[in-house]
This record gives sequence, structure tokens and C-alpha cells, in this order.
Amino acid sequence: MPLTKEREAELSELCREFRIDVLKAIHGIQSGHPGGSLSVCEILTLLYQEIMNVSADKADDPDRDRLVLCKGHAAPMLYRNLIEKGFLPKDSMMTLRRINSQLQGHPSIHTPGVEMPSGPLGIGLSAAQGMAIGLKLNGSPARVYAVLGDGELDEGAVWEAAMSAPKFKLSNLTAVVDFNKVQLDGTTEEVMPIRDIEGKWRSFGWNVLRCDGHSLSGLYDAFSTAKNYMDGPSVIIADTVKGKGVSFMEGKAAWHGKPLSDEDLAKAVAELGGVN
Ligand SMILES: Cc1ncc(C[n+]2csc(CCOP(=O)(O)OP(=O)(O)O)c2C)c(N)n1
Repeated sequence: MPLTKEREAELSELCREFRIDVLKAIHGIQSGHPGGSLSVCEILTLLYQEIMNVSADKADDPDRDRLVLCKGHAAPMLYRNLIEKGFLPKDSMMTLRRINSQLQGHPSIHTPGVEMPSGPLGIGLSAAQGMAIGLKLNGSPARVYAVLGDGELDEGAVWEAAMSAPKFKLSNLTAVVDFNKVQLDGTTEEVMPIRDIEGKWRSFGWNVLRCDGHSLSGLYDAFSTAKNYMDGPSVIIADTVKGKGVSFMEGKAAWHGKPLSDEDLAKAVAELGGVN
């Protein structure tokens, strides 16, 4: 069944609120990664708030779905989703990156709801693959989602996992590439051209899907198709915009890891229809 219009509107409103909260938190501590947190907003929000079988009261359920945020620097958007799911206290967002906070700059295994620590790029897909193999061996219906950046694809270890997941016919594994075409200090084309991104994954044996990574209904359909594909792992190439939702951040590498000034925050929040 496709995503209903009503539910899509609710999730879209959540995304708007999450963007504002994430930017306020990064501004509050004057440190963090706005660009890649905004680009992955719909992907994480749809997975956590609609698709994945996860809940705070059954956090240890062996059959829960797992998500590995391979691009760990987008942690603020992960935390905002975990808050919404009740894994973290409602008022904890502004503790981002502070001493003794559960919301560290990159995901820690000690944070409720986090399945795998991340930050060093390139390792997450292998970890997700290991989880998927274990779940399959146990006959669990759980699914594993790995969310990668396109700059992250420069890491060789990604391609080791990409090569082996089809061998193990891991139909319970879905990778998503947040394809925003911008990395830390330049475009992906400038830093390391990925060329035929779909063909690369396909040649390793993946079921390759592509959609607008800011379209909740488009993503939903792609996740449904991936779930129904039984012959091996699927990858969704999600076309996104770095800094999505804030005009002066969109498509700009400069906003990869730069905190917002008071003026930037006021402008961004106003654009997102929030209250400063
Ligand atoms: C192994 C490793 N090398 C370098 C870095 C520093 N680093 C953090 S984010 C980033 C760019 C990542 O680009 P991308 O995956 O496209 O992320 P996004 O644009 O989605 O934020 C880099 C090089 C890192 N975290 N890990």
C-alpha cells in the first residue's frame, strides 16, 4: 500500500520541525554538520517514524529492525528521530555535543537507540552486513538499513561490503546512498567522480533503485520495492540536496561542518516557518 496523503503530510511536518531543531542545536553548541543532516532528513524520518519496526519499550527485541548511520556526522538528525521515538528525553536536543550528554558529535553505542557507533566513514556497511547475516541465520524477520554518504563511497571498505553482501543473498539488507553530490570541501565530481553510481552497485550484484531523496512517497515506494526483493540486497540511490530546506545552505560544501551564526539561524528558522 502506498503512503497515504494524510500520513505524508504529517511526516512532512515532522521533517520541517526536525530541520529547525537540528539547526538550533548546532547553533547552540557552535559545532556540528548542518549540510548532511538536512539532506538525510526525509530518509531517516521516514525510516524511523514510519517504516522500521523499532520502539523504545522493546529496545532489546531481537527481531527489531536495525539502522546504521554510516555517515555518522549527520548524528543530529538521528538524535531528533530517536527523541521522537522516545529513546531519548524530549528536552535533550540542546545538549548536543556537550560534556556528559548522550548526544555526542558522532553516534555512540552508549546512546539508547544507536545500533552501531559511527564517524569514521566506510565501516558502516560492513557492520550492517554482519547484522544482516546474523539475523538471517537466526531466521529473524528483521531488516537492516545502512545510510551512507556519497563522499563516503570514496572509502574502499564500502566496496568490500558491496561485493560480499550479494554473495550472502542478504535480501534483509537495504543500503541508502544520500546522493547530495557534495562532500566536505567540494563537489563529489571535483573530489572523486563516482561516474556511473547505479552501474557500480549493479555490477556488484545489488538490486538498484533510484528516487528523489526528499520525496517521502518516492522513498516509501523504493523501500517497499526493496522489501519485496528476495534475491539479494537492495540499494536506494536517493537524489538529495546538501543543506536542503535552507536556501543559503543548499548545494554548498561550505555548510558541511560550519555552525550557524545568530543571523544565519534567524534566517534559516524563518525560511522553515519556525519561531526564533
Ligand atoms: C575515514 C574518514 N575520513 C575522513 C573523515 C572526515 N569527513 C567527515 S564527513 C566527510 C565528508 C563526507 O561526505 P559525504 O559522505 O558525501 O557526506 P554528506 O555530504 O552526506 O554529509 C569527511 C571527509 C571521516 N569522518 N572518516
